[in-house]
Order: sequence, then structure tokens, then C-alpha cells
Amino acid sequence: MGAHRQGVRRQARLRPRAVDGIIGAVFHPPIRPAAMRRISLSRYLIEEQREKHWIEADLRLLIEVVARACKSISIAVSKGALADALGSAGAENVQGEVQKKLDVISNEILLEANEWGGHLAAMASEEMEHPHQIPHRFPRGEYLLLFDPLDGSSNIDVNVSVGTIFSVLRCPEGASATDDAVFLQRGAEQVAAGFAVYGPSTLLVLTLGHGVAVFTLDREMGSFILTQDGLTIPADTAEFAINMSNLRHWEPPVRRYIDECLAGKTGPRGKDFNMRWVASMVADLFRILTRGGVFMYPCDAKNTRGRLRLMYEANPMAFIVEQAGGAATDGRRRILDIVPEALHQRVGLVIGSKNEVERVTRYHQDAGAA
Ligand code: AFP
Repeated sequence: MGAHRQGVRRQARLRPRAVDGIIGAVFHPPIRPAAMRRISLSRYLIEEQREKHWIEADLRLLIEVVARACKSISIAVSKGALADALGSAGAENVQGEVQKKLDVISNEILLEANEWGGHLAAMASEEMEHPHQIPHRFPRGEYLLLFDPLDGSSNIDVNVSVGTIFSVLRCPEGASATDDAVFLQRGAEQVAAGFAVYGPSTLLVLTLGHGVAVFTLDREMGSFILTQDGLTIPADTAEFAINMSNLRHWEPPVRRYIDECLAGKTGPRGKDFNMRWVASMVADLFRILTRGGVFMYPCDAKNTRGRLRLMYEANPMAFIVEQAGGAATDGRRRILDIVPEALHQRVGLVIGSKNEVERVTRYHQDAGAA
């Protein structure tokens, strides 16, 4: 080791540790990402309620209860083949899709976690034909909770990230929460929305209508810790997400957009594009929230009314993405403006970086698509 470095090392041995700390802090100020400030979801929500008056106590309770249910689902999902929870439940849901055991388990976890708190008037789920009423032994509240308990569950048996998507509406004054109609509100009426991703880490992405925050589950503490706040999506991108196997079914505007992306530098876009398709919207959307991109599941000749569900997939994701500065349409209309006609109605979806979504929507207008 050179004489200089030996001299530095000797001097360092002589310096009291406190001096080292001060020198370190001056020359290498600690990088304090959100996680280092250790703001838990509970503290975040209390501050939103107490200091910004952005949420009421019952909504704070609702979000905390849903987050706790997501922790339970994360544990159930992470057990994989070690628990007898993989594979099919041997039944179909209201969508006519084969239910996975974990679809049913996740749905039950969310129902049981939310029915006793007194914050909800009713719940609706992808896995149930009709809304779940709050048992008479429990008080009812003013909020409606809608969820896809396990999005991407066709991936669960092959260990790909899955997640939970939820949307919160107010129950109109005096309305009976016993029928679907009370849920049929535009996405713009949502008071909160979020999704969990059960991936290498378990994340909770949340908006209360004032920006987007991301919490990471600290499994040792069992707490969701704030790791990103004020998330914004880049307005432009060079990455698209679509199931290419549906190419022959696409409408011309979608085909035009994708062909231009595939033409790359040699085409009208003048740049190369990358493609990603996880087939788990929560995973695709978290990537897009993080580094930009556009996710497309448009109406086509095969899925004439779209594949994704408006009330508990497209609406919550659209709320979150718009809060992060992105955009979401069905190719023609803003998702959050669509007036729902049925609880489980499907919709086409183009969502993500604002400039890309606007381009796809413009191509539909250019094509005079009705
Ligand atoms: P599952 O929950 O049935 O797996 O569907 C997931 C999903 O609704 C959405 O998360 C994916 O982006 C999309 O469907 C995948 O659809 P394809 O299987 O047609 O690619």
C-alpha cells in the first residue's frame, strides 16, 4: 500500500469516530430516499388526514384494512407450491373464467378484512356476480369498495408477479347498497384507488386524489414503508405492452400504431421501440409508472367489448395513471368519463405515457372510428 494511503489510514485511526461522522456528513451527506425516513403507511395516512385534511377517518381505516389484506394475500401467494393453494378451484367466476384457488382465497381475505370495520356500505369483486352486503351484525359506512382480488392469476402457477387492484367510491346518500346500480359511477368519482404487486418485493401503489405514492412491504416489521412519493410517468416512451398474438384481430388505428413502433428508426417514429408483455396488468402498469410506456388491451374482433373490466381494473388504474401525469382512454374516450352500464362490463384500454396515449387516440379519430 502506498505511503500516502498508509498516512491517511494512520490519521484516520487517530481521529475520534465522531469527527469521522461529521466529515462524512459534510462531504457525503446521507442520501435519504423516502425509505430512509421510514414513513409507514399509517403515518402517511394520518398526515394526509390531520395536516392536509384530504381524507376522513373512515377512508384512512379503509385503506389500512385493504393494505393489511394485501399483506395476507402476499403471504398466501408467496407460499406457492408449499401450500395447497395453486391450481384451479374447479369453478368458473362470473366472467366465465376458471377460478384459481388463490383467486378465491384472495377474495375471501378482502371480504373478511373489510366487512366488520363500519367503513363500507358494500363491496364488489371480479369474483362475485353481485355485490357483497355488509352483514347486519356490523355497522355500515359511506364507502363502496371494488376489487380484482388477484389480477394476473393465470400466471400464479408459473410464479410470475400478480397483484390486487382496488377502487373506492362514495355510496350516494340514501342509496341502497343492495344492488349493482349504486356502484355504477364514472371513474372520475373515485375517492381513492390502488394496487398491490406481489413480486420480488410486495408494493402498494396508492392515490387519494393528490398524487401517487408507492409503499414497499418491510416483511420483518410487517409494515408498508413509503419508498416513492409524487410519482410521475414520463410523457414519452420507447416501450409498448400489448399481446401481439391478437394482431390479426386489431382495428386499423391499433395496427398503425404498433406497425410504426416496429418500424423503429426506419419508420415515421424515427426511434426503436422495445416491447414488454407480462400478462399481469399490475406488473406492466408498475413498470410504466416507473419508466414510462404504453399498455394496450384494445377492443378488437376477438374481444369486441374489450377484455379488461371497467369498474375494478381500468378505472382504478386510470385514476392512478392520470394522477401521475399519464393518460387512459379506450382508444376514443377518457376512461374516467365512461358512464358504466353494468358492474362487470369490459372496456378497451390504452394507458400510460400521455403523449403515446394521445397518439393512439388521435389515430382512432383519424380513422373516423365510431
Ligand atoms: P387473469 O387475471 O385472468 O390472469 O387476466 C389478467 C388480465 O386481466 C391482465 O392483468 C392482463 O394484462 C391481461 O389479462 C392478460 O391478457 P392475456 O392473457 O390475453 O394476455
